[in-house]
Amino acid sequence: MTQNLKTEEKKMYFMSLPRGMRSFLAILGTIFLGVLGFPVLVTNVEAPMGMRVRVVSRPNSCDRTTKEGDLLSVHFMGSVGSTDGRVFDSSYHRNQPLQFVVGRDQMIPGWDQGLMDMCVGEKRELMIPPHPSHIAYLGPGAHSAGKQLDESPLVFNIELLDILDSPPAHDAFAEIDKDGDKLLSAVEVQDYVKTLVAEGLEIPDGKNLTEVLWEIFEHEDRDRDGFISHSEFSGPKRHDEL
Ligand SMILES: [Ca+2]
Ligand SMILES: [Ca+2]
Repeated sequence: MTQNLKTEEKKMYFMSLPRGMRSFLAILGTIFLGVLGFPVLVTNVEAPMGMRVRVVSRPNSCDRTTKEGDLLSVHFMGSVGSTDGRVFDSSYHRNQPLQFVVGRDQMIPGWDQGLMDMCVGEKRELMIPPHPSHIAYLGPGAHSAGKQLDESPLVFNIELLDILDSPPAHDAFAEIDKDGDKLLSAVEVQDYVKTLVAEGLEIPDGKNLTEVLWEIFEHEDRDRDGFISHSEFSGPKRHDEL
């Protein structure tokens, strides 16, 4: 239970990062996700209890439907309490569709489950019961909207505009393994983390680089030989090597 809470707190921290940073992390899928208590690929995430999905309209022709790992382009409108409730966020208002990879826990819990097997042009309504984590998921802008957001059901009207090709798998292992010996040393991992920090990655409060390195090796170096091998590495890597 304590462990779960700790993970939840880490997740809350992660989700409170600015949206740009979150997608940076999501695309990179770095070993950092392991440190933050995240499996690199989030699958089988359960739908929130009591969530409701309603198909509002579905086009007659449908060549392809959404599946886990697809990059989706959607328009959405989020309202509080009911479809007629106060709109707290809308991509229609911004006139800018939202893109995210479905099934990878990038969005508020419920979207990954509620937007599967969906046709391009289809419209759905998701009713997601109240949850304390919602404000963290919805980002800094939501804070000004007040507590109502975590005390009321949220209703999302979502229109699938397009299914795009998924971002190519990123070979973080090769990027970290500067000397190419197929083992990640502490120095190589440290250099990589320093690069991420220079690019804007924030290390969770109260941790220094040494502690972060220790956590990475604790998590990744399963045989405790002081190196992270290709098979031990849980981050993004090519599987056709070696
Ligand atoms: Ca190496
Ligand atoms: Ca090892």
